[in-house]
Amino acid sequence: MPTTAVAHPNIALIKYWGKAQGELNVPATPSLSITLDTLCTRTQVQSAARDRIVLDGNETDDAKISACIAALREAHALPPIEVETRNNFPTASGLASSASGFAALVTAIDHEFGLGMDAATRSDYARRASGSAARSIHGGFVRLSGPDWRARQVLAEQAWPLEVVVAITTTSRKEVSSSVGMRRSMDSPFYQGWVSSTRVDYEAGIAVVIERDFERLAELAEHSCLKMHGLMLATRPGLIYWNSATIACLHAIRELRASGTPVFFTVDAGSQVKAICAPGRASEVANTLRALPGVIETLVTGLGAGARIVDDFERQPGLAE
Ligand code: 2P0
Repeated sequence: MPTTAVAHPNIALIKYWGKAQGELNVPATPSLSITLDTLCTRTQVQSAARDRIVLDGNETDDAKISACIAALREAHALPPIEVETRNNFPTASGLASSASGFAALVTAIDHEFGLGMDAATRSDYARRASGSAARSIHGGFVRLSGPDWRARQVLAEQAWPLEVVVAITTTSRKEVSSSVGMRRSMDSPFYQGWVSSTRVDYEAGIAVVIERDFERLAELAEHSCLKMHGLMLATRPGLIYWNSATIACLHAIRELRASGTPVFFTVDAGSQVKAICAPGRASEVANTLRALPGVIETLVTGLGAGARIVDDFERQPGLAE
């Protein structure tokens, strides 16, 4: 019987950007994220005559997926594996499909082949494949830090049900991948300041999430985002991920907050804007962002659960469960 796992993308409020020395893809900075619902990756695995990877219906050679399976084989006897995986959200939406993808893959393989891994161990394997994937093992508010660099939940999704509006400002894929951009940024004169101050932001972020203090979280998350983009700009060659619609969204979100709407922004290594809203406030924020020039569409989602096993691979894309 094949096993199917579901996992959701996550958005960092305190950002990871930069890598530690050595192997195992250890981040240079701790990070704090929210796991989304609605948007998801569904991954089915089963033993087969040979290793085979099918992404959104097309057989493919994916070096990162092969490397993830190879890492699991170093510790476990695994047969040849067929992996079939589907996303219900566009790859260019600025929501990292690698995060939900590797969280779902490791969770499905663990279950199908009885590897007996706990969540921390699954997070470790997911992180080796993609740093942000470590966090999608868990739902709600999630932290990732040393010394073991395995993600842990800070607060469950029901405990503070924030909402997220994603403003899509381009349908193109980014020109510089996160991994390449991070490595370049490590030569920036701003890099050491970024790493040392992010540790402070991370500790403060955990405290405000536990207190559920929206205003302080808004200030900290916008600061972490703008500081990361400041580092990106001060990289050679400069990494400019934003377009004019991105900036229009940032100003509109600040105006909304100044006039009393509890919302703040974050932007990752791309031009899409994520507006994080207090419970029940997403629709008014989506209406404002959708009206801005250059905003193609908006997606609205709440917070979701961690990676888990589900019954059915064939459910309609578009439905989380
Ligand atoms: C984050 N990002 O914390 C940061 C903020 C993008 C900007 O983690 O090289 O795909 O595979 O570990 O996790 C995106 O980078 O990078 C990312 P790798 P990943 O969400």
